[in-house]
Amino acid sequence: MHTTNLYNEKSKVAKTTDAVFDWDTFKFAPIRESQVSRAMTSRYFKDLNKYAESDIVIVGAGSAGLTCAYVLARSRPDLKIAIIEANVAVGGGCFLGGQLFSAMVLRKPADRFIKELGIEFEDEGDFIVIKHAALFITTICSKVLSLPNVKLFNATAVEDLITRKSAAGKTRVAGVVTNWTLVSMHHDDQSCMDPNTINAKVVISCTGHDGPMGAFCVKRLASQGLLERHKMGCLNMNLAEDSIVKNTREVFPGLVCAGMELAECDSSNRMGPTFGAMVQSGVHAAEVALDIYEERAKQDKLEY
Ligand code: 48N
Repeated sequence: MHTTNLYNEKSKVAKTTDAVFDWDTFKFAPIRESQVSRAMTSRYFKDLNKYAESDIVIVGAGSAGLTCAYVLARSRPDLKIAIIEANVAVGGGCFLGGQLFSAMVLRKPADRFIKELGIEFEDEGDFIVIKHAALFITTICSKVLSLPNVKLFNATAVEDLITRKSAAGKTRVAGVVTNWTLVSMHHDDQSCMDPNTINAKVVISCTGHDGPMGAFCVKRLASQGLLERHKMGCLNMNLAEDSIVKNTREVFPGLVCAGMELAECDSSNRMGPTFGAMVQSGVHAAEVALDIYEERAKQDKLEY
């Protein structure tokens, strides 16, 4: 006799969850492998199709990129926002505090954003401490992913930029070129595998300063002689954080830069294991993107 999954009243965890069953009679509903494959692939390719034309692309799902996505997507639910993250996991340098230590320090007034996210922290006067950096990044990531106008393409790298030239000969960033990250990292040792593309009116680059692809968009434009690149300065917390937040801007027509990638553009100091500037730079980048959006969207129509 096939019993439905009987709830196990006698379970010691029964009070904390409904998911306790009589394990002797426990049984999942039936499935065919192709159903799983179709459930995943149909949705993924529907998303690829929908976001092939995005309004805004955010490169990098670290603390700056996810903060920017959260503020932007909630400010403009009418805009389609694609986040491209090279790693399988989001978070960048923010799954830990510094040097494998878990706690995450943010200097005030970044505590206001943390309160907005409803994350508990210890107040140390001029700064706050979240008990684990992963608590911040997973909280903001879950909020971002629950928004209807955002799609995260992780394990996917931006390996080039789409550009347009105006009638006056001015170059503008108009989207990104993507590939599976593993492919992007092996172009040198396997025959070419062509990329995919995403058109966008504005690209916000938050690719950090570290890792195999850090500061990607700044480096790519610099390699074309379109942007001057300066190396990140030495560590000075007090100078670094204000500079990153205040100088978050459109560094090149169509490209806004936020977080530590900016240090690779302006040679501002690094701040080490304190993350207030990443959060505030992400907020500032959302503002900058909305300030330029209409203008870039108009150009996008003209320079098809
Ligand atoms: O965390 P990061 O590296 O970058 P930010 O700017 O969000 O935060 C920086 C912060 O973690 C620090 O570096 C702290 C404050 N330390 C400072 C210091 O002085 O040492 O996140 C960038 C994300 C990562 O997840 C990368 O995987 C991703 O961007 N990424 C890319 N994703 C797609 N395509 C690419 N080309 C690419 N490059 C990097």
